[in-house]
Order: sequence, then structure tokens, then C-alpha cells
Amino acid sequence: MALSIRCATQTYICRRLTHSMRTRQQKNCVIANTIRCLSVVHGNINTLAPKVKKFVEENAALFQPDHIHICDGTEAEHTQLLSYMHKQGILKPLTKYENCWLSVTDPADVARVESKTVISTTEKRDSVPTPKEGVTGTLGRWLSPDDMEKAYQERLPGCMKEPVINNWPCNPEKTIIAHIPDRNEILSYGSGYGGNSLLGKKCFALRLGSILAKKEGWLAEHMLILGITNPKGQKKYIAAAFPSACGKTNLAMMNPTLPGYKMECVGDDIAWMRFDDEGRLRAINPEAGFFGVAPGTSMSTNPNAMLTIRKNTIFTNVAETSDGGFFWEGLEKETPNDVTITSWLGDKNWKKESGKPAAHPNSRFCTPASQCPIIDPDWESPKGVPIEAILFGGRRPQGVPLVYEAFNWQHGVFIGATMRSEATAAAEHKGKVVMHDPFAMRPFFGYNAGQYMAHWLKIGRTPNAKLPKIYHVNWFRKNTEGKFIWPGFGENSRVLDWIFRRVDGEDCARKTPIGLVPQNDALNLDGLKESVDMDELFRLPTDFWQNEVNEIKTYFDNQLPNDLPDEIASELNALKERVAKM
Ligand code: GTP
Ligand code: SPV
Ligand code: MN
Repeated sequence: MALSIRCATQTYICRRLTHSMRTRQQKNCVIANTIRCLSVVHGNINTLAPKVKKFVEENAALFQPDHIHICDGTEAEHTQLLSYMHKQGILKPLTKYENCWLSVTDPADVARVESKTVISTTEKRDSVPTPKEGVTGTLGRWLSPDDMEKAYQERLPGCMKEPVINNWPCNPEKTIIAHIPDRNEILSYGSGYGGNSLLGKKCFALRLGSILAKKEGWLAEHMLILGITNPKGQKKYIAAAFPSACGKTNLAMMNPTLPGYKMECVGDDIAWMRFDDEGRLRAINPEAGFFGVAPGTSMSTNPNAMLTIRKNTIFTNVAETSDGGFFWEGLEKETPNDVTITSWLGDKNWKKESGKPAAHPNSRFCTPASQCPIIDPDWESPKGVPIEAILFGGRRPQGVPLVYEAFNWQHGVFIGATMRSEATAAAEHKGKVVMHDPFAMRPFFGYNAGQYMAHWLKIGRTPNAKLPKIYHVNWFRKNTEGKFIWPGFGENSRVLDWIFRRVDGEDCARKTPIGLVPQNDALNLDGLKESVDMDELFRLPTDFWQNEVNEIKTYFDNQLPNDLPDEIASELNALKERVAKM
């Protein structure tokens, strides 16, 4: 196995894929050997900054890689690494497209593992809120520095000596995704799956990023960034936080059904935001590509994603067609009839009747953002784009209307703090249980979630700030037959149109106990093909909202008895009073 080092803003990241440890004796002998003969197969170790060079030398001695590759980021290197992985059997080409590859992971390594993701700080409370006595905390996991050291010792010595097993490097039993903020360090061991191993993504841009953001007065968020141009040619940008597999990529690339609208994508997963000198909240997307959910993606739901992934894309755990193409649930109508399908688990003549999915529900594509046909001209602007609305949302099968607007920033922060959503295949949770997911950040908080809420409240007090309006959206409400009431996808442009007009100051909202909703007929439904039960879509059942208030209260009492900001507690009381009068 090779040790590769790359540099991401201020942080030196080392992926440590590993299998077993050596005995101490063996280890010492191996360290001595490695120091004598470091085999650098690419790049020159002496050109590295002294600190980096030391890091490489020390860790090479510890991990025992066969050789060292110092990344230069060139196309030639990219091609070389692909062909290396092809030879190893980790990747195979999807010959129907240009430079597209399929990787099939070990079936035990298919999603993020929240249960094995930890933050290590001296003070536990810096990392996680203190739950009520007898209650297990669900807002992150903390590891003491001593236990962190033990975790290192148990995993790292000699870890790169072992061969790749099953064509896939992983060790699910010993997996750990650890963050040590004091050292700006990430240790990712035992998983090759996306969010566990693409360290610049959730580990750095969200977990360590949120810590930097708190220190420096900005926001690092699990949000898409979208440019919206209305039929008059006016343009606004929005950011939206939905939990994993709840629609960010789809909204970020949407094909609007409302005539005259144009959407442009800045990012689909992460936003870094801060106020500029004029008080506008500016957002950048810190990523170069999209790591998107494959199932459900098709020319009818997300044509822009389909056009993006036709070349230079790596697919993980999708199914393969006999003509060298990809397949997943949702592509039935777009796949030739005369091909056979090999499922992600290797069933060579997969049939729908098997009752098993062809592609893993969390199968994904990893593709360059620059290939997206609607990529925004400013998507790489270092200044960022000005955000005028922030959306929170999730999968709420019941009770939660299509859209509502917060009364003000503090109420908006409360809406973010009380987000809930059905679990999805993006992490290891089983079933469709509705989970709390504050700000869509539950798996990604780099520090105490209560302090995180306080940080959002503080951001709202920034002098001269033009605060974005805040919304909650729900594309996933179901009727009594269990069917989605709202068609979603491109039709969500109707909701964005209402938000756009609200941001422009149009008087088209009415007050309800939970927030402001569109006045009758204010949502533009012209040309909507399906008939939608709008009354059901916006109904606010009293018993549902009373229960929601109680549920939130219990959650806060259990999870944040000492860490919840007073403002959030008083917003909950205010909601309770309004709901009592429903
Ligand atoms: P992560 O990459 O995990 O952060 O997910 P994401 O938030 O980007 O979710 P994504 O857009 O990939 O959507 C996940 C799933 O939700 C896909 O199967 C989509 O087809 C489905 N989906 C997205 N938008 C809608 C919608 O408006 N309505 C319905 N019914 N499904 C949607
Ligand atoms: C998510 O789960 O929110 C993702 C995919 O964006 S991963 O990078 O695996 O975290
Ligand atoms: Mn995500």
C-alpha cells in the first residue's frame, strides 16, 4: 500500500488505511529499516517543507508502506493512479463512457459510520454537549486524548504492510474517523468509503472547518449553494441545508419547470460563509466536485447531474450493464432492454424480481463540478456569492408543510436547531425513523452543538449585517396511501419563486403558529401537470404540532440540559404558546 500526502488549506492530511499491528519487536526493526530506505516512487521528498518532510518520514517509519508517492495534482498523475488502481482490481472501466470507472467496495464499507466518528479534545464539553444523567448523547462522540493515543497505537504501527483484501482496503471492525482539533489532525482508519476517507470533505471542510469558523466568526455548513435568475433577469443566491440524501444535489442542479427561471449551481454539499465589508453574507463552495447519491438520479429527475457524469467520473457500488454502462434504481426507463445487469453485489443476471436493489441505496458518483452544464460562472470566485435566503429542510412524511418562513433570524436559528428527518442510507442507521438532525449537521459538528447554536445566534448580531431570510422546506410529505403529495425536483422551482419574491419584499405571506406560509394563490402553480392537494400539503394538524413541541422539549432536555442557548429555549416556549392556541 502507498502513503500519499497532500496539502489542504493549512492541514496536512494523511489517510491511514490499515489492517493489523506488528509486535513491538518486529515494529522497531521495521522502523529502523524504513528510515534507511524510504522508497519514494513519485516526487522528491527533499522539496517538501521541513515540517511536512518530517511528518512523512516519521509516519512512513510507523506505517511501513511499500513506497511513498508525493502528490503533484497533475493530470498525468491522475491517469497513473487510475491505472494503478485498475491493475489492483480496485477500479474497472465503464467502457460505454469516457474515462468512467466503477469501484465496488466491501459490503461492510458502504456509508459513513457515525458510531465510529470521534472528536478528541482535552475537555469533553468542548466536543459534545453533556446529556442528562443516564441518557446517551447523540450529538457527536468524544474520545479522551489517552484513548485517542491508544487508538493510534492499536492501529498504526505497520498498518500499510498488509495487502489489500477483497480488492478493497478496509477494516470495518477497527474503523475510526478521528479528529484532533488541537493538532489540526485527522486520522481515518479502516474505511475507503467516501465521507470516511475523502478527508477534505466532511472531516476537514465541516468538522475541523466548523471549529475554525467559530474561532474566526464565519460559518462552515452542510449546504448547497444555488443561483436563481427570475424571468425579469434578476439574480439571487440561496444556500440550503438538508440532511444526507435529502435533496441537496437535486436542488443544486434543478431544472426549473416554472417558465423563465434559470438555475445555476455553485455547490451541492458544503458552504463556507462570512459577511463581507458591505454586510452581505458571501458563500464559497470548498469542493472541486460532487459526490452524489446515484439511485433516483435520472434524466427525468436530475438531467444536469446525468449530463455531468458521462465522463471522468468514478462510480461506487452502482450496478453495471452488459454494454459497459451504469445502472441503478430510477434508470429503468433509460436503460436499453437488451442488456443484462450485474448488481453491485456481483449477481450477473440481476432481475428486479429478486427483490434486492441492483445498486446499493447509498451508491454514488464522484465527478468534477466543472462538468456540470449549469455550473455558475462565479462558482470558483474567491469572494463568494451573496446569500439572500437560507433554507432548512428534511424528510418529514407528516405534519410539516411544503414551505414556511421564519419570523426573524433567531426564530430561523430555532428552526435549524429543531430540524428532524427520516434516516437514509447515507449512514449506518437502520429503517426510516425520524431523527433529530440540527442544521443537517448532527454527523458533522466539530464542537459542542449547543455552542454551535450560540455561534449562529451571534452571527445574527454581526453589526451592519444584511441577514438572509430563513425558511423551512419539505418536499417529502406523504398522503394516507404513503405517496409523496408534492412532485418535487424541478417543481420545487415554484417554492423558490415564492422565496425569491419574499426576499424582494412582496407581501405574499400569511402568519401561522409555526411561521409564514404562502397566502392563498401566492404559490405559482401555472402549468403544474399533476393535481396536488394543496390543502393537505399546507395543513397544520394541531395534535401533530403539540406532539412536535413535546418531542423537541424532550430532546433538548435529554441532549442539551446545560448547553442549550436561552434564546432557543425561549423560542420553544413561544412556539408552544402559539401551538396551544391552534
Ligand atoms: P448527500 O450527498 O448525502 O448530502 O445527499 P443530498 O442531500 O445531496 O441528496 P440528493 O439530492 O442526492 O437526494 C437524495 C435522494 O432524494 C435521491 O434519491 C433523490 O432522487 C431524492 N430526492 C431529491 N429531491 C427530491 C424531491 O424533490 N422529491 C423527492 N420525492 N425525492 C427527492
Ligand atoms: C453525506 O452523507 O452527507 C454526503 C456523502 O455528502 S459523504 O461524503 O459520504 O458523507
Ligand atoms: Mn452531504
